[in-house]
Amino acid sequence: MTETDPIVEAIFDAVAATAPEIRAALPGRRVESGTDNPSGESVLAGDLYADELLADALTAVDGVGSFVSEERAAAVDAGAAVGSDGEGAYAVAIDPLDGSSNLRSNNAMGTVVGVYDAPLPATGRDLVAAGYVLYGPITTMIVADADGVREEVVTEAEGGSVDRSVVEEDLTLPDDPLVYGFGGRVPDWPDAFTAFAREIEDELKLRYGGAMVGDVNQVLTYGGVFAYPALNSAPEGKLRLSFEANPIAYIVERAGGAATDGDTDILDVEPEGVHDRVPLYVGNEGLIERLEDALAGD
Ligand code: AHM
Ligand code: MG
Repeated sequence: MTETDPIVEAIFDAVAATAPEIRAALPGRRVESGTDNPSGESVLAGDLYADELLADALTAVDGVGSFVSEERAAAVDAGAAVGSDGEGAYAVAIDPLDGSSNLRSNNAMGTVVGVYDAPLPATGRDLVAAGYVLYGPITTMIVADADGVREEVVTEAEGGSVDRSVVEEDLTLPDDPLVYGFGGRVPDWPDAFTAFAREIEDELKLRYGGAMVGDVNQVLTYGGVFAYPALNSAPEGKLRLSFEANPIAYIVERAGGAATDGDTDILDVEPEGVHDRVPLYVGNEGLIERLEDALAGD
């Protein structure tokens, strides 16, 4: 067991501390904010609220050098130049409300966190930790670092203090996969992916909710495969490398699974810009190997 990095701990404390506040603020923020994000998607009032709260909380953490968000064109300078190892400070990449289109229909969504030991854009090999908050019937937080993956339950005590209690110390993907969830419209899937999907439909049970954090959490819990594939109309898929794909790949790989863009381990994908998109396929190793073989024949 490696020593816990105090800055990483402080970052996840800060993220957990925002969770009850974000949850409480959502009922009145299910409407469009009237603005678009750097990916050209319309932003809900809830996205903006979460982004601002997380920016304030994370730029206040000692050892955080920059805050980078799916909702912002530019990084926010957080001041710290030096991290815990005496080297450069961490860049924290956030998707403030992943799956926020689920806000209108009141389905699961969450916050994705990537802690990079390099200024962005950087590859996933620069991640020192990653995690996500999942707003389901209860609020949970997944935290992955060099030691592995933990699941915590986040609760707010009377008086407002926030408690993180570990409910699963060493989370690994079950060996026998059970579920799958694939994004995008089926007619928009390339033929090779459709052929793979047809095989998987025969073997596993569909679980797709439209929020990556919720759908990936099903895979972490039950084993299986999640994909937001390359589409005929969008060869880069939908999900963003820095804010979504890299943190999820880091978590799934630390849990014993695999992550690919169809050809290359997600963590090795070289970004050109902070808001780059990438196809994402994650899950049990055997399924991801089969997927890569299927796409290689395309
Ligand atoms: P968001 O971060 O703006 O919410 O977008 C990402 C979400 C993912 O959570 C999910 O996998 C995907 O978009 C679903 O897209 P679609 O609604 O097109 O199926
Ligand atoms: Mg997202």
